[in-house]
Amino acid sequence: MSHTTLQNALRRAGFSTFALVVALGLGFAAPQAVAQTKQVIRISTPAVPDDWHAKMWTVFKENLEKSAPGQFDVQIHLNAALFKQGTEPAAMARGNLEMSAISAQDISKLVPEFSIFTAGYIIRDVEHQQKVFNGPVGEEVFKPVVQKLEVTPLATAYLGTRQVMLREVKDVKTPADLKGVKLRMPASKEWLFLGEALGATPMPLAYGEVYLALQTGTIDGQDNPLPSVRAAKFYEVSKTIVMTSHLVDAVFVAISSKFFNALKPEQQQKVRLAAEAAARYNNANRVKDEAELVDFFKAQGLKVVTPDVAAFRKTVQEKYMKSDIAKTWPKGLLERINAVR
Ligand code: KDO
Repeated sequence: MSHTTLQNALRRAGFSTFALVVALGLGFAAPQAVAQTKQVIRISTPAVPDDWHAKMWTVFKENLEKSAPGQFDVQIHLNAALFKQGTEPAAMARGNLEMSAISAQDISKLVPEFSIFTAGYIIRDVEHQQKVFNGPVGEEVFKPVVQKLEVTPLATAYLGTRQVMLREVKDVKTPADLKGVKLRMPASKEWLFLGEALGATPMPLAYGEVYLALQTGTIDGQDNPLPSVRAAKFYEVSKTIVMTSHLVDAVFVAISSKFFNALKPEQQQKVRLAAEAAARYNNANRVKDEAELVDFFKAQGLKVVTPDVAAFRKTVQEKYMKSDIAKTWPKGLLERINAVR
């Protein structure tokens, strides 16, 4: 029934104009008013549903619903369904996306000095990573991120320690053994340089295309932390894991600054706390997974190779120190990172 037909019917039934205004006003305007007061938070991530850094967004949503009931409408888009991998920071700056978990490589495009965190064998382990980003170094390195990317990092999620995986059985001891190996890397200059520094031939490809590329042999291998390999099932199409441990990786739970700055201070605090809770959930689960997954992959029939990690570290570090990438690192930052205990 249309608004006018309903109005006429009610009038015929003896409702006064005042009563009509109240009844129709409440009936038609109330849901709209509720919808308007809820702030929509769109989240986009390439993470697959079974991955901890996909599930952490549900933790975020539930935490925020508890601390700020009815204030936010959190919409989670996985599998890069909303924005392509790596395009999220620009989308957040333009106001087309509110939140994502962004990589150091994404940040480095606009903040070149951040590339220090894309280099192999700099962050030692998860404890070192969390202390670096949650301490004075983090405070310093996130400042230009807020200024230049117009996104605000809220929490550091441990993505895991990246290992090399190959689709064939191969004994890899040093970088020389990766010569000619087509190693898939995410598509950016910093990622490709890491693949090259490991001794391989890097090939850019989006995360969502890796499984098929391994299956068909378009690539010889890829690098990712073990929990990501389990969640995306790359182990089904791989035969060797080489435990290079070359990058202790992070993704930064970040929010569009335009959106964040427009929130009330108490809402900002609630969003921040929910992001921290989500990262903690992710981190604990990934650490637990990493301790168990080598055995799981062995049980799946994969060969687990322990390479000469010292040889990898030496080669990778030398390549970085000679590169243009290292020229962008602020003086003394590497030493300050190393000094964090
Ligand atoms: C990947 O594409 O290999 C990578 O691990 C890179 C990370 O920075 C991050 O984008 C991650 O994929 C996705 O979140 C999917 O796990």
